[in-house]
Amino acid sequence: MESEQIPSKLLSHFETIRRQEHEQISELLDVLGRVDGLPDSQMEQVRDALFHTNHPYLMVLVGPFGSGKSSVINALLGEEIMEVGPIPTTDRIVILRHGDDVQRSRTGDVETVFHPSPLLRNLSLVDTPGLESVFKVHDEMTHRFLHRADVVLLVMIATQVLTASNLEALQQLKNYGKRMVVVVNQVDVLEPEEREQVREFVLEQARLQLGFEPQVWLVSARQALAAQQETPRDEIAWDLSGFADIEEYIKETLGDVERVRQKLETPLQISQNVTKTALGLVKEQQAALDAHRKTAENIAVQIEQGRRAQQKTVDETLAAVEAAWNEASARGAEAISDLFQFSRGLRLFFGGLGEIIGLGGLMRRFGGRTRVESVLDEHRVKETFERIPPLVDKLGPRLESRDLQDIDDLVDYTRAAVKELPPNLANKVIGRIQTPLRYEARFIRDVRGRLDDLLRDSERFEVGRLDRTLRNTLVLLTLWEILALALMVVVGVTAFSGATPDAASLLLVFALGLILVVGGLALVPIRGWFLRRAYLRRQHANRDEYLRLLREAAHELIAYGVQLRQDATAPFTRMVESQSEVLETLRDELQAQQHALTRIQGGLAALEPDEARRHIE
Ligand SMILES: Nc1nc2c(ncn2[C@@H]2O[C@H](COP(=O)(O)OP(=O)(O)O)[C@@H](O)[C@H]2O)c(=O)[nH]1
Ligand SMILES: [Mg+2]
Repeated sequence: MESEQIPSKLLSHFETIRRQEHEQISELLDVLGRVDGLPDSQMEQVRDALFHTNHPYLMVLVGPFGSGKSSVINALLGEEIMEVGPIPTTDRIVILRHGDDVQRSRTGDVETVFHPSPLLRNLSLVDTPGLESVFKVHDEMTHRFLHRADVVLLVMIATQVLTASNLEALQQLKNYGKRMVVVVNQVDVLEPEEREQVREFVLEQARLQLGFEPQVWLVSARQALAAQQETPRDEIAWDLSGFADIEEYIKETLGDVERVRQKLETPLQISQNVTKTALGLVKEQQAALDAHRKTAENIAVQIEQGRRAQQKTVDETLAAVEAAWNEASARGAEAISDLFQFSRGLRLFFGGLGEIIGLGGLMRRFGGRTRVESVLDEHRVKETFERIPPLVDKLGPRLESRDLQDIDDLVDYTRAAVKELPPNLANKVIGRIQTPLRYEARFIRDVRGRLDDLLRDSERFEVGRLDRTLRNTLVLLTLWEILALALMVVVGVTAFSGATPDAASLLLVFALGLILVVGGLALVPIRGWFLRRAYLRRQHANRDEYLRLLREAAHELIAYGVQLRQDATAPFTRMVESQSEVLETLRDELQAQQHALTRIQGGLAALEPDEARRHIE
């Protein structure tokens, strides 16, 4: 049985839209499933909408057990696909859908039977077990199908029409507001004249007892099936079976373009409404989250402030260390200048003399201190260097205590924030907000050995070498001066032996001598200048290395402290962050769904019903 009257082109347009709808709404269901707090009833509505887009037209058969529901379905399909019999066989709902081959599948209480009958292309049939279960509210499944039905056929046995339960069923279906038809089956057991009496009886009783007259079909499923099983179909018997009425009704209903459109429009409208509700919810949740996001931002700001404060402490210490180091090396340089002063040349000369004859060593042994040492002491070089370690010693504990204090504060702050969370957000806080169980205070300690080495190297610098250089210089100077004097004597003796010395030669010799002596003395500050330069270079290199090591260790410590702060507050901040993302994604997806649904609605509206009717007529 094909519905030839419906223009197939229009039908295929509707079919395309139906598929789009089905896809879109099943996508929408996924998205809606992720919206927190969307009432179940709303989800149910969309599931319903999805169901409708999956079933072009749903005809549900209800009626007492044995009235012939399964037989009616078999007759319509022309095949004994449903089990039929006087004994209750099935207690479940069976839905018949179009499929290329006969196939059965079952999910929960519902069995789906696929059948290739062309009738099923535009119509799904639902077989229910018996009247008893149909109107029990707890029988969820039956209720759901009744609720989704486009038409309900109340099947009754011709000899037992309008029993109490049939009447009640009629009343209930009426209350439901469903389109319904009374199907009086097994009329083959009645005499032809009795059949119209039955119809009259049903109409009258319904009018009297329920106040309305339903549509009534008198049929014989047995005769109809027999007619269907003839090839070609026995049209006369088919007509007599009353099934021609059912066929006509189906054709008319399915050919009603406005109905088809309505059938496609309703799920879209429902989906739009629910999507709007969901979007509202998501936006509300975003607004609610905003306050908590501020808290998370505050936490981030506090962490950054903590980091800056720590950085400042480090910078101060580094500056103090650098200043002390600079001062110490300046003092050291001064000491060197002092040691190698020109004016000291003469004194040094005698010192050198002492060295040569071994007195210097003796003096050093007795005095216990070298000249260099005592000059460095005079300039308080070591003392200045010694100001550095306490600065470093203080840095670690200062940073650490600030870290611990900050973390405590942050933990208190974050815990209070978590307490403020509504349950749905509080549930999403994964992990505990707590101060870390361990605090690693090793970063500065780790470099301490290397720092001390550098410092010691700088303090001790040159005492030995300076001492040696100074001695060598003095020895050199003394030798030089002796040589110069000796030269003067030799030249003088040679020049003045025998002859009377003339004033000019005398002056020449004297000047030569003076140049040699003074030149020798000038060697000392020149030597000192080079030494001082090397000293400062070395000091600066040590200082820079010292500061670099300290800075790096402090940076590690600061980064570690920041990490601890972040870890301690992470359960909250992570929740806020991920929740923001989730909500934003949801909002975008819901908006995309809205647009997609609107697009499909537009496509549906573009199929003009008037034009469609013209096609039909
Ligand atoms: N005489 C007669 N018996 C029928 C007709 N339709 C069904 N029956 C019989 O009624 C009994 C119950 O039919 P079935 O379709 O299983 O009823 P269901 O329980 O409502 O599904 C079966 O024994 C059928 O053979 C009919 O049109 N005429
Ligand atoms: Mg049955």
